[in-house]
Amino acid sequence: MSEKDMNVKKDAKDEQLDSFRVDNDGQKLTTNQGLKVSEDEFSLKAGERGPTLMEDFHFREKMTHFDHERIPERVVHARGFGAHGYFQVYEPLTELTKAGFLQDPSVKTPVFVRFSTVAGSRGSADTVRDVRGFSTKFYTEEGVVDIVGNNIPVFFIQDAIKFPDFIHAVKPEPHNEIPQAASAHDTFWDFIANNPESAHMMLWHLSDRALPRSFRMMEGFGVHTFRLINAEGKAHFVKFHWKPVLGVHSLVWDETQKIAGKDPDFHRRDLWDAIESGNYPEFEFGLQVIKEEDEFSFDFDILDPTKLWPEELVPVRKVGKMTLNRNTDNFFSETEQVAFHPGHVVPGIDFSNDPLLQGRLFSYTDTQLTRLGGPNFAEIPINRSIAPVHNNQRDGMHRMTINRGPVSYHRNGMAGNSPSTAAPSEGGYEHYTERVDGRKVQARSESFKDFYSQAKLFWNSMSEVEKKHIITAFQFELGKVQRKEVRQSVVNLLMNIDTALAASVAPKIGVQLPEAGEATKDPVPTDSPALSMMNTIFSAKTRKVAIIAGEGFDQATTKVIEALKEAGAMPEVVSDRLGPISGQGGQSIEALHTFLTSDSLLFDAIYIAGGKEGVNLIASEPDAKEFVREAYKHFKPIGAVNEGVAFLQQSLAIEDLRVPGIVTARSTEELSGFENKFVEAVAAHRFWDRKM
Ligand code: HDD
Repeated sequence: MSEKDMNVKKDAKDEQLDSFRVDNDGQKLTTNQGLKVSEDEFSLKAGERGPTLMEDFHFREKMTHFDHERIPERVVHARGFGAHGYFQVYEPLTELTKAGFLQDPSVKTPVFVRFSTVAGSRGSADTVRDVRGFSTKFYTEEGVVDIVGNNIPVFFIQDAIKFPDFIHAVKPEPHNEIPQAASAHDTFWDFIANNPESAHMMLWHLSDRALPRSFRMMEGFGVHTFRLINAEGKAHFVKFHWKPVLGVHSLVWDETQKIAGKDPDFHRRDLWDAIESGNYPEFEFGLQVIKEEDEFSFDFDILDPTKLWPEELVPVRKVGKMTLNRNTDNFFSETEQVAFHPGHVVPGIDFSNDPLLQGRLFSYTDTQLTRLGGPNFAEIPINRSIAPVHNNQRDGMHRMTINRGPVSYHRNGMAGNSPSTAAPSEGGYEHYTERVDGRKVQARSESFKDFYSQAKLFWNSMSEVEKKHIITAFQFELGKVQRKEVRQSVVNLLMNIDTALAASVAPKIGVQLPEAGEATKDPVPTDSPALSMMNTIFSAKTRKVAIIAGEGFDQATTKVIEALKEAGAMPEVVSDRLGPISGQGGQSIEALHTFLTSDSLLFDAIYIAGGKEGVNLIASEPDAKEFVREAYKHFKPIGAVNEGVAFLQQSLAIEDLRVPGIVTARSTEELSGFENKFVEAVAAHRFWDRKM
């Protein structure tokens, strides 16, 4: 826990966790039986050079525990990172739902969030091209509520029965377990080509949304249609959204691949550091609402999880905010053992018949039985409800609760039939009494058979640069597919979305451009500005800026650092050595990185300080020019003043620095207001119109 938080009043979940927290400070080492141990370096042997004795119970206990330290990783979303926080609703949502935690703006509901990738195993890199999981556990006074979503609003398939097939296709191929955490291989693309309902999600997956800059800069989506029910029993269809206060931003493909080597923990480190430094990530909670009577008013089926509800048709109402303000005490106990389930709801929240959601309602509990070793995983501290738990479930592996008394069955006389059921008026959960009529069939609804209109909607909504990135992503991903027939089938599929897209991909991957695609439906509306990341929020807040400075840096730099801090950015000095560096005016700054330990890949922007002596020191560093060149190549904001400008010119081998996103100053006149211009550039994230 950060020191800052020590003073904050604990919420109910934090208090509950207290009874499980253990500090070893100043304690004696013991066995698990509480016996104090006098020797922990040498096992018990028959003579100093003799064999180890079975009798050494401490050795055996320590070793046995170690041998069983690993549990099965999640079959999907194995790599993840979690944090605690709280949620507050902006105003009572009484007209929509009776859920208690959505009524009172003064109530802070504790939450635990876990972000994840899907395909990679637990030790894989953070920055791979993938969908990101965005799971939120609300510890409400009525019980646990989970929104188990992704950073993409739609999914690859429409029916849960295909999930194992899809996951088998995207995971490393089973004969050689290659490639790790990547979709650029034959089985993934073979699946896509043969399951055209994935066309829409495929475009999201190849867009920059799959390369987030930070977990703090991703949207979250509940994906499925859910229902909210108010106290009168009236239902509305809803979709859940999380909107990051810092806007939605991505990395560049080349950068993601290199970061995977330089810092495979890039996203988890970013989240951890942000919380430790008090820059608490914030997400606004949004609802899209459709009246029950309007279920069939759209040209897509609102139960189809491959469809989004265009925000221009159904606006997102922001109804609350989540703040993540506390890192975990222990990764395994909390982030690894947390168990989410889209079926964890409270009165006022209910499901729809989305066939993907319906299947998920089975899968999540089932998976925990193997992963967490039995049916008592709800008793693990991170999973415990803060609402009291009383029922007749008993026994099983790792039971913690000590139920008292002889009665463990419902409808009993001996205990006055307690625990007793609660009527809806007492908070008992009542399923929505939707009328359902139909034949038992195994079929896809006719209304789910439009696979392409929203793929077109997404494509049409992209800016030129976003389209360019998608095209390059196809060229890369399909370029890695060895079977030509698979590459050809995917291009055939692209023809059903956009001819120009298919035409930009086909020649680069050695396949034919078909003469025509199938006749497919066009979207209404034709585009949705909300889908483009160009229309997001831009801010310099929490942006990491590398201050490249050497001993004897100039006075202007101090002002730049102050202005960056003022704007909420995070300047960090990179130099030829670690430790304090003095400037011309006697000011001192601490170098946290060298060119050996760091890289411009790990920063949002760079700034090159002036001062002749310092610049000479930097220039003599073998990796300094590459540091600058990579920042340029990745479209990052670059600032330079005084002698730093010449170093920038040398590094980039360009004389004329009138380039988008490069801010320089050499004269007193240019220096006035420089820092504001640079801060503005940092807020702009990237300069896509920079020519390479
Ligand atoms: Fe899933 C984990 C999100 C479809 C079965 N899923 C998992 C996690 C997220 C999602 C975020 C990680 C939870 C965590 O952090 O612990 N899954 C989704 C979304 C889906 C989706 C947004 C489609 C809209 N999932 C889906 C289907 C099935 C599953 C159709 C099976 C029928 N998902 C699982 C699972 C996992 C899981 C096997 C693995 C670990 C776990 O549940 O606890 O049960």
